[in-house]
Amino acid sequence: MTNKQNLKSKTTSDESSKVSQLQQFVTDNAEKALTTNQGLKINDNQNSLKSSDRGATLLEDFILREKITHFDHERIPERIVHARGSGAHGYFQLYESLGKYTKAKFLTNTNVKTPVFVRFSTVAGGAGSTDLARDVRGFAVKFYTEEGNYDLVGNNIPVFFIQDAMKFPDLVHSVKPEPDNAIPQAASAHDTFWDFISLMPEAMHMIMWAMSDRAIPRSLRMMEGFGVHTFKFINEEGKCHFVKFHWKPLLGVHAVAWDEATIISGKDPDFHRRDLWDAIESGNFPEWELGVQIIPEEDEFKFEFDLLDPTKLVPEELVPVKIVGKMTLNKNPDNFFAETEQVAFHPGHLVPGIDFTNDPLLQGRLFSYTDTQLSRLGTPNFHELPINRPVVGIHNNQRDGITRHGISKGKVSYEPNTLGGGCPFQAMMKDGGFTSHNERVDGRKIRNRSSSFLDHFSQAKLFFDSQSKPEQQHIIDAISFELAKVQTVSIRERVVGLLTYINNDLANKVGENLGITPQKPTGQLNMSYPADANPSDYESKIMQMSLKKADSLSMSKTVKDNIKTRQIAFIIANGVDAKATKILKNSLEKEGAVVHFIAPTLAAVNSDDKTTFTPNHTLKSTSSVCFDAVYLGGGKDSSAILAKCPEAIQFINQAYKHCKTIGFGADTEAVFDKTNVKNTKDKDPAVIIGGSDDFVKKFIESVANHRVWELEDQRNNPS
Ligand code: HDE
Repeated sequence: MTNKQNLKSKTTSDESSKVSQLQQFVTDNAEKALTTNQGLKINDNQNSLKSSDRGATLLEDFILREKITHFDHERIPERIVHARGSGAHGYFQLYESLGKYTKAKFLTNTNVKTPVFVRFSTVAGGAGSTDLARDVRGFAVKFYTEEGNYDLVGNNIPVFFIQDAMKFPDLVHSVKPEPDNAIPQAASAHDTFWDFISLMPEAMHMIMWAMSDRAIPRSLRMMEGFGVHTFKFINEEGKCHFVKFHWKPLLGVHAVAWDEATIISGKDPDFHRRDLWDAIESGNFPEWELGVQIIPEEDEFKFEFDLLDPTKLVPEELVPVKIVGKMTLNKNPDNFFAETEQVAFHPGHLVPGIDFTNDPLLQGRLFSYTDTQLSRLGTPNFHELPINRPVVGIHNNQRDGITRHGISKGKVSYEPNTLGGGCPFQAMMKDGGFTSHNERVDGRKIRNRSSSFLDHFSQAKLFFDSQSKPEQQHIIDAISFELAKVQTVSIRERVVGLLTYINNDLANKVGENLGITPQKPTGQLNMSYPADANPSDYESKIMQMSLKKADSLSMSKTVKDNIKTRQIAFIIANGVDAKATKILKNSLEKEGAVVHFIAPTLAAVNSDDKTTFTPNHTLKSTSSVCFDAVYLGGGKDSSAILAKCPEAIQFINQAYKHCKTIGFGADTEAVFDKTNVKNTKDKDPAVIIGGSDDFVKKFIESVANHRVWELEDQRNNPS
């Protein structure tokens, strides 16, 4: 077989191929004796070799030394950013061909299921930090396509803090724990971060997103994903279109409350990781639709902002998102380290039909990712790790290096050659070879920022103005919280001053919380710009902005038509009304929700008709923050027991504070009267009292709405 044929026969589009390829590396220990790494059977794994019964351990004990040496080197450097992550396997399938815009095969062939591996992450914290930090989430997808690996290494926020790669180390240093005392972990609420931000007004758009509820997602399965930069699609004719990538979760975009996030961080720091794992294990496969915004090359300059500026998004109201396919995550990794930790993403892993733009942030990333793998994975051969291998073969003349796995046959490791029959040969374009977009480039070398990037506030304003009232309040609360943690008064003042460019109400309310009268900053705001850039330029840009509001930016408009995978807490005790409990449980499960029984102890609960329920948790071992809604089982006897449990009252009060749906079974007054719910029950559609015919229907509809954020004030400050 010639090499050319060989290449073709290895090309596979079968979704299971990556998973089956990985299976070749899985160690199956069933019915196997313990061995050393050399395959020698070990007959005592309990004791080291000693000179006598109570004697010193012998250096000769090669079995002990092998085991300890390997253990000593079990850790690798964690990622500089995005250290904390969770991954899953799945596949992507296209709904319709994008052949008009791109020649990428996985975007043109609707019959193909392309295997993917996705890693979600927080950015600032270390690998062992809490999932619920206020932070941007990484959303990195590796497509194992038939033309090689394509990585879409995005975030759950569509813009970035900075415009130029030169500032990335500064940004990251500022948000990481402060270098003298290594405090705080996984938090932006400290002086160095806000010091940097107060001097980088280009960050203000992303700050609005990071201070919004997008930064405390309910679940990794309920986040949007964005490619952030503008990329290029190139079709067979070489024609270019600009493209922005979007992932839209089928479950909608939902968040938790900030107070709730801080409690979850203590109760279950693995909340997101566990949620993703459990959903996949139980067959509730997370799904996202892929969307693209496509802009013809000739429209590059039609916008009020620069498409190359990563602090800007293209509002969906200006260029609609075209939904083109769906990604399904259907398999958890077999081994966290081998897969989730060792996966190596890179925005420079491209396939023909997709190309970069000159976005100066993206251009810097193209250097960083391979470089970081060299120190993290320790070898230029990281592509040989099972999780990183393309499903098509690798054929080149690269050789050797630390931990080389491939055994390259023959004498030839150069090209051109005759001794190897000219192989591996250069692919022709028609064979799927990569060719860069034939972009015209001429100009002078320059170390400067384009004046087209000089607009830091108009989209920050668009974002804030497009939020619902509760969402705006959450942003005000978040910035007030973060700045109250900042010790240096002048930093707080500078940030509040910048907020005046975005929205006066925002600036005044944050100012009020901090005891600061907002003052517009004077003079030059951004070190990165030439000295003649002055604040009035910002204002004129805001004035020119034609779009004043964009619904697509608000989470309040998200999907609210289902309760799939919602976690519902049923609080029960002996004597609980069995019939009502079963009816609600069955109805919720039919709609895809997950019911958990929570009781004072783990002993089986005897109901009023003598059937028993087995508790999943005790009131002391879990907390309302781990659930989406609460149902208090009906019945006088059960209520009498629960009314004496402070944890039951606390459970309901906390769910109430966090704007969740709360259902009360019939005859639960003994508990109800002790909770804060009694203050507002008549004015609160998410408090549902049992006994009525439409109880189940109302409960389900209310859970689907996720939260009654609009009642937060009323629930927390009853008049
Ligand atoms: Fe990254 N980024 N980044 N980044 N990034 C890394 O690569 C970097 C940026 C993103 O789950 C690192 O393998 C630079 C934007 C994700 O493994 C590192 C710049 C976006 C992940 C790196 C950026 C991202 C990373 C650390 C500015 C959204 C996690 C470990 C020029 C579009 C991928 C690694 C995973 C990881 C560098 C900016 C997303 C150090 C220099 C913008 C999702 O190479």
